[in-house]
Amino acid sequence: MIILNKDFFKKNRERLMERIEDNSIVVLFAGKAPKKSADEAYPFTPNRNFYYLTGIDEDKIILVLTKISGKLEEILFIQKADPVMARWVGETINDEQAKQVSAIENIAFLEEFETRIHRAIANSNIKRVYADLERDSWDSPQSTSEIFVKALHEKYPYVEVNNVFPMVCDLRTIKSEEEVAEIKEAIRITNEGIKNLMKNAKPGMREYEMEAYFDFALKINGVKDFAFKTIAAGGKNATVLHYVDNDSVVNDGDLVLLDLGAQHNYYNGDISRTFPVNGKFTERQKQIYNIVLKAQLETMKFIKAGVPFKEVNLTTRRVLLEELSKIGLVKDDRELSQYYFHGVSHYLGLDTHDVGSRDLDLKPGMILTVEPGLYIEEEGIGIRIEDDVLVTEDGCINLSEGIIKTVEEIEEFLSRR
Ligand SMILES: [Mn+2]
Repeated sequence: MIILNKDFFKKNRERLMERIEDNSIVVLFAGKAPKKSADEAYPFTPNRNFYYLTGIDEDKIILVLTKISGKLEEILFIQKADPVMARWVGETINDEQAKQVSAIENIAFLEEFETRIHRAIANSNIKRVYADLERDSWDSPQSTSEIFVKALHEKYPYVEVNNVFPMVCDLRTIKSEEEVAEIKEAIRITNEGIKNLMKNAKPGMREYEMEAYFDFALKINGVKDFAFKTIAAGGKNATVLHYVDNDSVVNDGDLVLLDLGAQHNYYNGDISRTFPVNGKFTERQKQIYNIVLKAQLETMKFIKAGVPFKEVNLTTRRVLLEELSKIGLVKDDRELSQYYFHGVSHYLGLDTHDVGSRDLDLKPGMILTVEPGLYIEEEGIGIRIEDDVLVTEDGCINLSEGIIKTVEEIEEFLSRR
């Protein structure tokens, strides 16, 4: 199913170029797959900002956008066809295909990239170059973009370098209709995977066996990649936030916490569900589960345009504290942190933990996760419930509404196994 089309990518470039100062070049790299071992590489995944502006998911390709005296130009640099490599790893994208996907008319070969950059700088009034200079930490390796701007600065020290990363991130924070549809499709397939997993889960199984039922459902639904490494955690393992070993036996009486997602055209679903492997919640499990669920529903009610992002989690904490005080598990907010120690929301999009500032007020078109949890290690109970919501003017729409969630729905589903 194809939802995104070339007009979407074209529109994204236009919106970016409105914000770019005159007499500038923007250069974005698709990236390369890192080496795994010997001649094997990790699977390639495109730089998400590059993808957002082109729709192309092939390595090494370069996008150049120029704005000179108000005049816009777009060039895409692709690989020359190589008949020998084509027989080993398949054909690379040709200029017709590149045009069709991206709506960029001007296609050139990678060999010409440096000469064309030189000509643009030497012959026109280029004052600055924008590149994606995202950096995770001081010691993370240099990206292709960083190597490029370093060389550029040596050769043309009078050209100013700007970081385009926050500008593209800003655009990506507000989702278009097509993007919402992509995420809904990723969620729909994620649901297929959850149902297949829950249907086949049995006490005595290992977590990775359950995971395999999710993986299978995704593959037969055409999904190439996951939104992230699946968490399938039984009993006490579920109290470790990002547990991904998935190799323990799940015992009768345990809850299983799932946090997983399919990816569709690089857009992600991110869902958590928790269920009793034997089909029936214990009274205590039900009590804690319903507190997490109440916190989630109250948090969703709070979400609407104009609310500061940072206040969303305060609502979650307030409900959890109220409810846990009632059952005598905690007395104050500080004690709550022992059982709830993460935020309730992150942006969701082309990245699972999507880009965008969390200092903003919510705006219509943002997509957030809502994922409260409680992790009571001493009781072997870890529960998280996560849905993905679209912020609207006066509330939010739960995009994962169709995935079973209440104690009754889950027990009813499991009773039909
Ligand atoms: Mn999440």
